[in-house]
Amino acid sequence: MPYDEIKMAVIEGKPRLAAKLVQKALEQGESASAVLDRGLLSAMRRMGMNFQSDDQDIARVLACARAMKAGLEQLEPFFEGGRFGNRGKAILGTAGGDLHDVGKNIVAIMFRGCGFEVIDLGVDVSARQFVQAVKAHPDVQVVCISCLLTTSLPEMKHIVQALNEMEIRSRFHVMIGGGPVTEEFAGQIGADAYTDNAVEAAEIAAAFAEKKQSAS
Ligand code: B12
Repeated sequence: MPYDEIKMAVIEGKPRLAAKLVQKALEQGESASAVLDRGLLSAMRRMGMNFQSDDQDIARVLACARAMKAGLEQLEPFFEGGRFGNRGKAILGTAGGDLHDVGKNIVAIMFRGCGFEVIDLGVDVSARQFVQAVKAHPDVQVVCISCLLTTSLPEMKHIVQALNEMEIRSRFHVMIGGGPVTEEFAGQIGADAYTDNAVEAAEIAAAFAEKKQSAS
């Protein structure tokens, strides 16, 4: 099965092989979303189950994340929209103190696929950097914050608070996500939405953008 081969290439941390196998699967007519879910994401789920967070494991998981990234790059053109037109801008970043970016990168791909122009601030992004990015792009539709570490949840709260204090806050939506984030937490800190997957995140953002467009 092409999915099993892709999964193994990612688990073994082989970026070139992962990219080649993803390309081959697409050429053979496999769908991009099946390759993402049954190949790449399935490998990350397996890695997550076995992660012990010792030094050896970190090196292994890092190699796996690189292979995942190489595979994702092959998939990106297949999720690119065009068919949805321009839905405006989305600002995206991982909360301060947190260096995890695999989930964030998938969110970016899905948003682009839904017609958003994505301004990706990267990882370890502070409240100040998010606020500055919104000031630089006052026409932004959605601000997305990703967080995988419980220790960075206070930073996520701080970012949302800083965004909520902005004068133009009513003009954009704030969405949060990542492993330790819950719907309840989103409500508590004043974010507008939470989901546990990138596809649904892009759908919710698209609905926000459409609602805003029909109101104006
Ligand atoms: C890969 C990985 C790493 C890699 C990261 C590489 C990279 N470039 O990202 C490396 C090896 C560097 C790493 C380091 C560490 N890690 Co780590 N890591 C993982 C691992 C195995 C997988 C994470 C991942 O990529 N998942 C796959 C993606 C696709 O899933 P996702 O991010 O959740 O994203 C999906 C959704 O959540 C959602 N989503 C994500 N973001 C957003 C945003 C919005 C707005 C929305 C709506 C949705 C959304 O959409 C995505 C796709 O559907 C997890 C285990 C796990 N079960 O998650 C541990 C894990 C997250 N790491 C952990 C830890 C402890 C660490 C370290 C502290 C280890 C150490 N001792 O140094 C360091 C921290 C470094 C730092 N400062 O950030 C813990 C966190 C525990 C906690 N609750 O805080 C975990 C849970 C492992 C564990 N069980 O202990 N890690």
